[in-house]
Amino acid sequence: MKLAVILGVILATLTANAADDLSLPDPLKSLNGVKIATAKDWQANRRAEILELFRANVYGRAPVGRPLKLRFETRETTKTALSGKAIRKLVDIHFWGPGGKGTIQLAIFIPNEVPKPAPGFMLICNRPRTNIDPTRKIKSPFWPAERIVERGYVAAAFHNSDLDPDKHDGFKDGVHGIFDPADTPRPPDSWGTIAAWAWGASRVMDYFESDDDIDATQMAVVGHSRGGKTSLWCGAQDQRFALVISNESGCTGAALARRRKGESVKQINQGFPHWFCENYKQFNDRVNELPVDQHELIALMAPRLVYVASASADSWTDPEGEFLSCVHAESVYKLFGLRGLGTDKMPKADQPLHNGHIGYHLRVGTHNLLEYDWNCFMDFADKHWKTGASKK
Ligand code: GTR
Repeated sequence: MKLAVILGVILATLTANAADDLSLPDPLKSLNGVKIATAKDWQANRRAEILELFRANVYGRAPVGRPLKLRFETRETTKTALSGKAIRKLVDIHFWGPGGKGTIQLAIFIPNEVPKPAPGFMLICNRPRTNIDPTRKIKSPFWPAERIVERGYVAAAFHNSDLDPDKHDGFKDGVHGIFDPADTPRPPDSWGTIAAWAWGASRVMDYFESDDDIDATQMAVVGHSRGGKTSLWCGAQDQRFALVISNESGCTGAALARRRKGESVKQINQGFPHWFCENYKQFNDRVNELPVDQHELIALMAPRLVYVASASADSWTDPEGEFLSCVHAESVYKLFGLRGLGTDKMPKADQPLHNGHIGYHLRVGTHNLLEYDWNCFMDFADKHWKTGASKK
């Protein structure tokens, strides 16, 4: 009996230690064991190495970047939208590939009262299209365009289904059908649906670069939940986005896989078999063998701005795991002489951390993207983007 108790105590201690020590891969140690000591070394070698590991093992490889045939069609420009406060542009982004044609329908509000080009926020919308209603007959806190404009920022949004419907059809529809080589079996590192949506966000950036009213060097990509996984993967690859925002992105977004809290890699791969590449499924029961963890995805944003938001009652997304990803990305920001979060102490709810190049907040409440979250994102941008928010 005594022995059983002792063994029990030993076992409990071992398990507790295992939980404390996450044995995360070190972003500053390259695959051949070399320590990365300078920002130059990070940029020249390690950044590409980590990006490739995510590409090959997690999100998959897009067969195309900016397609040769890409056309922007401004369908409407209204100078007096939002009671005269904004220009509304409705832009169709058309693209063509071997398997046909696709179109992203982009809605943009540009504040009238700020100098141009103006900085802003682009939402990848993964909720019903009514959440980004450009007529503003329906208003949703998911995309508070009026509030964003009032604060002096461009508000842009598109719907993820324009790139790929959120269902598993064997990668026949959406951009997979348009760009994937038709005659070969699908390689295990082919892009999934999250990568398809991220690709679309980059095509929107292609458009921003062509619009004189928009400051493409100060644009944020924003996503919630599956949209947050997408904004992170987009921002990791596309360094044109100056600020990358993940709202409650959870598993394979901002949350550390090795914590095994909330949604697991196995659950996400089984529930959403089309989101990531086939190779990712090998890690369903071996997350410790993943060659990366999600803090390294956050680190790929360095030295740019990145923001992670969690909600207190959203245990499925593991808020603490999201926070810890930010903590463990700090070492890379330090290489650039920058402060990341600047703390490893998780803040209380509704006490945002906005003092470094990594922003974080924990909102009281459930899984959602609300005006509180948007206000925090804009407060953070105000600190870094001098020309943005109206200083009224
Ligand atoms: C859930 C999924 C999460 C998250 C969420 C959402 O069902 O398990 O990973 O992406 O959907 O997008 O709202």
